[in-house]
This record gives sequence, C-alpha cells and structure tokens, in this order.
Amino acid sequence: MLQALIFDVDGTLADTERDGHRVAFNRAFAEAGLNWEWSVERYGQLLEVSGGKERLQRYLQEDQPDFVPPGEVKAWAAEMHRLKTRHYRELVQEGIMPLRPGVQRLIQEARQAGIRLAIATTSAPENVLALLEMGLGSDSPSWFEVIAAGDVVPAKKPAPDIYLYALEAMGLPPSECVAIEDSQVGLRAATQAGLTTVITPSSYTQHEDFTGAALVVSHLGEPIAPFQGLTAHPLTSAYFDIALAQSLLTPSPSVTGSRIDLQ
Ligand code: XBP
Ligand code: MG
Repeated sequence: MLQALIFDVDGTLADTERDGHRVAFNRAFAEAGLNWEWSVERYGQLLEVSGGKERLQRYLQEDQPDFVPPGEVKAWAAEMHRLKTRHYRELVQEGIMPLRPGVQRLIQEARQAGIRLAIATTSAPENVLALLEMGLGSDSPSWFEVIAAGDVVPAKKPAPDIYLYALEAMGLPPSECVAIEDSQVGLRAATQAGLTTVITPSSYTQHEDFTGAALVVSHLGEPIAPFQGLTAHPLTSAYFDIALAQSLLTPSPSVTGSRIDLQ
C-alpha cells in the first residue's frame, strides 16, 4: 500500500533553475564584484553537478582556472552560496516561480487521504522553505514529515543518500513510497534507493533519458489541464493522483496471476 509521496524540489515543485537559481548566482557574483555571468546554456551544462556549492567549484575548475579565492576554496564557495541563497529567496518572494501544474492539488489530495509527505532535495533548506511558503502558504512546511535538504547528507544526487535519509526518518520501506522527480540525476538517486519514480521533466531536463522511471508525464496535470504521457504506460486518468500513484506500486494482474488470470 502507498504510504508516502516524496517530492524533489527544483524542477519538480517549480521550474526554479533558469530564472531562480541561475539568476541568484549571477546576482551574487555581481555583489561580490565578479564579472561572471552564467548564461542559460552554460548553467544547463553545470546542472550536471548537484548542489550549488559543488556547481560553483566545478565552474571554477572549468571556466576560471586562474581565479584565486581569498582563503580556502570551500569556505569561499560557502560564502558565495550564502549570498546566492539570499538572492534566491528574494526571487522566490517576487512570485516569479509558480508551482507546476498539479503540485498543489496532489499535495492537498495526499493530505486528505492520509498519505504522508516528504521532500528530498539537494537544494539548501532555506530555499525549500521559501518556495513552499510562497506556493502553498506559511504553514505548508509542517505538512511534510521530513524535509531532507542540502548538506544533511554529504553525497548529493545522483547518490541515493538523500532518499535513504528521508525513508529512514519516516521509518518506511521504499516499496511503500513513490518519488516524484524531474531529472535523470534525481531519477538515479530515487531508483538506487529502491523507489518507484514518476518523472515530470522540467525545462532543463526535457531531453534526458528517463529509463527506469515508472511513469513519465509532462506534468502532474489538473482535471482541466490534462498531462501528456511521455512513455508507453497506459493512462486512464487525465492527471496524477493518489490512485495512479497506488497503481504504480501494485503489480500488474497479468504478471502476478491475480484474480484476472485465475478466472
Ligand atoms: C537541484 C540542485 C540544487 C539547486 C540549487 O536540486 O541541484 O543545487 O540547483 O540549490 P533538486 P543550492 O532538483 O534535488 O531539488 O544552490 O541551494 O544547492
Ligand atoms: Mg530536480
């Protein structure tokens, strides 16, 4: 039986990378007196690295090899990331990154059905809280039993650690949960943790390979704005709901020799 939904944040709850995190990094660079500018295209490549601090260090290695940070590079990256986080929260509060279709509906439906909720993200916890409060209201963080975020585990996605952390905190096996992700990096993390995973590709991840996902749909969908199925999975619903999540965990009758096969 389905017990919980575990949500990724960036790209899944809202399309945050291009107009949120990327712009916030650029504003932090400007504030620090650096004339670096991450273009939409370059940021897309840097997204291969999960985590803002880690991404920044990859950029230094690849694009700014002669840059000498004041002090130790990790401390410098952490300080830049603090600036960036402040800018990111301001961007969220401007309301420029609405929740994706179906996110609010699904979360409300889960709450009504007694399905537990969790977050598993590589993004900093401050970012997650800002996005939830802006999109779902100030008390919404409390709806999530676990908000596993940022540096709570050292190995970020695609390592499964953040999902394993969330599962352990909830005391649930992966077989009773469904993860909702937008990227191949996130899919790898979730499936390596043993989770059935639904993918709603975001603007940066449209063309990624989602082999291994239980379901790939354009977004979670609304009754008046149906999702599009992006894999061969037979869809009888116009939007992703608890019944569909449950069906992904229930082995197909023809495979298991259930009532249908026994007739
Ligand atoms: C996406 C990430 C994050 C964000 C930036 O996380 O990799 O690093 O791009 O956030 P997810 P920070 O898809 O797992 O939510 O700068 O706070 O790391
Ligand atoms: Mg994501």
